[in-house]
Formats: sequence, structure tokens, C-alpha cells
Amino acid sequence: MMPATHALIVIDVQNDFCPGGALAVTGGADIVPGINALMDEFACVVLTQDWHPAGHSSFASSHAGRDPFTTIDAPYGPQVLWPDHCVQGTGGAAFRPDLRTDAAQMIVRKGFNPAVDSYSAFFENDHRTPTGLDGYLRTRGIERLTLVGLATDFCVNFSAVDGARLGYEVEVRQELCRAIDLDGSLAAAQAGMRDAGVTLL
Ligand code: VGL
Ligand code: ZN
Repeated sequence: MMPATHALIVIDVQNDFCPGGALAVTGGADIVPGINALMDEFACVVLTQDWHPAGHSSFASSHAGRDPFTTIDAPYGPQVLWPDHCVQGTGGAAFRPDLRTDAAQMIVRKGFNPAVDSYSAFFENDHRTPTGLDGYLRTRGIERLTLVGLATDFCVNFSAVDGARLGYEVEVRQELCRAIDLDGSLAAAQAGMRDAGVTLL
């Protein structure tokens, strides 16, 4: 067992990010057995769930004439436009059926603000509006985080960097993550995580 101060954070292991889903990440489903096994080692297990209202501002379909995987200047900074995904209450937003959700004590939903995306488990993409996870972890006495899940270069990356900035000791188990890798985004994310003091395993 890991010490009680060490939490496992499982990022967005949802149907839409796995093969067959709306924003499928190559190999996304392959990490589930390893994540399930890792849960047994942690007294604190948190899941995050991408949870967008229909018509969310991060969807290309909400912007006339814009294609998925292009970038716009949102009021809070650059924003990649995605295919419609993880719409609240849909099967695509559900966790992968083989993920051991019962082993988690906390599920953090994010991306529910129609006007602002939220990659990070800690803050919306304005880098200001908290999800509440920091308060949860602090009040449970958590000091160290292991991150796994989808996608390495977006939600895992933003969560890891924010976690390090908030003062947690953060490690990313890359073999239990998979990347979207848009135009070199994986290499950029790895460099950014290293710069923030995140340990890449
Ligand atoms: C994610 C793109 C859009 C992720 C979520 O979980 O990495 N990526 N929404
Ligand atoms: Zn999303």
C-alpha cells in the first residue's frame, strides 16, 4: 500500500475517449486493467469525468464553419475545437464499463461551464476557476499524486502541471496513459510537465 498521503487520480477513462467513441484516443481502452490493479495500492482514489452540456463552446459544431482539431482564440486563451464528446448523461460520457468505479471515493466532473473548457482536474481553462479537487485532497491530507488516464497531452498534462503548481508532488505513469498527439502536442506536454517538476514514469 502507498502511504495515506498519496492519492491516485484517474483522468477521464470514459467511452468517448476510447476506440468507438467520439474523440477516440488510440489504445485508450488498453490502460483499464492496469489502472484497476493500481487502485488496490491507494487509500485515496479519485476519478475525473469530462462532463459537457450539449452545445459546449469547446465543440467545433458550436462554431459555424469551424472544423474539429482547429484552434480558436477563446476569451480565456487558445482553445482547440473538438468533436462533440462526453455530453452529460450520454453513453459516451459514461466511464468505461470495465473501470472499477466502485473503488473511487470521489468523482470530479469538469467542463460543465458552457463557456469555458476544463482540461485540468483542478481548474477550468481560465486557470482561475477551481473544480474543488484541491480542497478535497488537502482536507484529506494528500501531499502526493499519481496520475493516469486520458489523454496524456491534454487532461493528464493540465492536471499534472496544475497539481505541481499547487504544491503536490506529482508523478505521471505514462504506461497507464494514452495521448491524442495533435501536431506534436505529446512532446510539448512532456516538456511542459518536466519543466513544472512533474515526474514522468
Ligand atoms: C480531453 C479534449 C477534450 C481529455 C477532454 O480528457 O484529455 N481532451 N476534452
Ligand atoms: Zn472535453
